[in-house]
Amino acid sequence: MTRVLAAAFLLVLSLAVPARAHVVEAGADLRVTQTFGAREVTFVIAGVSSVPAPLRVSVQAVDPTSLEFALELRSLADGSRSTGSVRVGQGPAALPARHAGPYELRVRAGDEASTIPFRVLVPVSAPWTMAMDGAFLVTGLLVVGGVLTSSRSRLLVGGASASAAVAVALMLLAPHLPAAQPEGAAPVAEAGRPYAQGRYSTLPARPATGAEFTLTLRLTDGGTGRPVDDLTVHHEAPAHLVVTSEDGAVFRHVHPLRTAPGVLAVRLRVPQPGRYLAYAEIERQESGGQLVSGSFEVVGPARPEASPRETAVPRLTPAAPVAGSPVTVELGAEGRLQPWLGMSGHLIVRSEDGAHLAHAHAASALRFTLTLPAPGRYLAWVQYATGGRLVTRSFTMEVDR
Ligand SMILES: [Cu+2]
Repeated sequence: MTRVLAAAFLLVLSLAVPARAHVVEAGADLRVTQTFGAREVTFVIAGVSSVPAPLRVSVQAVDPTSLEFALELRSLADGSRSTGSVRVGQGPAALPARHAGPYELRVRAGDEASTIPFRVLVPVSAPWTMAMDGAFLVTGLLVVGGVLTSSRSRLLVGGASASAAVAVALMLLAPHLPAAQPEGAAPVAEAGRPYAQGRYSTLPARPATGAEFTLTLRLTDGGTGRPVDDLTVHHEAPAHLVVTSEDGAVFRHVHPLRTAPGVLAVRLRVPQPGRYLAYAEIERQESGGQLVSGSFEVVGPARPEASPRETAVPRLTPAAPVAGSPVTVELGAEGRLQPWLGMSGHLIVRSEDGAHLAHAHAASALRFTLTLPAPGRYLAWVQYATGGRLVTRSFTMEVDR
């Protein structure tokens, strides 16, 4: 009897390990992409499993660059600070984090800086997982004790059976039991927040072709009018900003820096005068995604684009897309795809009049499925990373009614 129990115990133990692995979600890396000096860099803040711990911060880029960043980590709980520096593609900086909870990481290169709010979360076991571990431990001790003493005492066998039953029952119920909130998590608020109201401005007020200017987006809460400072990182950035010239000849997909609460700013340089359309994709905590659009004017003579425009000839299925039904867009990449913003490819589509903007993702090959709302001409850009560079290729699509 004890041998059978011992075998059953080992079998259950072997099953129990993978079943628990997904309970803990804190401890994962946070990846935040930002546009610095017209380059896309991704800060990686490694997850921690306990505190105090060194918080490891590294920075990656698809395009080769040797940007160096000064880092300052500040705890919003007690105001303690630590500093360091990190270079693109090199080993991480280790900044001490004394406890879980809200922090700000300020990253600076030259005269550009961004302050990234985030939380250090530490996994916590739910009480029932401790009960399950305890029951497994008791079963194991009783079984081992029984084997060693060759005892067939009813009490021993009964006790081992009972604790094994509790452990197995908890293990089977595990998917339905609540996971513990990680230490340092934000209190759960009511679901849903008002829309953010966005206002775009440029500095200087009338940017000139070929000259650097700053595009700023100020976000205010549609209810209170206060700055919106609760953006969640989605697709590896708090905000994805698409800027296109009205005719679609100029396209930028950038990740503005948080220069103050509710204020996002990015430096741009465009070759062509005229009206530009801006669309920011954001997500407030406990809310859905939102597109914040606006426009600005650029003056001056047309200049050649710094990086020549690449075009693509995609395969569409159906070949003549229809408004309101899905179309699949496929492209061949010239090399092995590297992940960019967590995906192998991004497709951004704008209606010619600027009224609609769509953003689709490809998980493996460059294959996207999307539905366009109205007939007409659409301007499209595919973005992916390959061979150590970020590629943007454009094409147009006609959508029938
Ligand atoms: Cu983006």
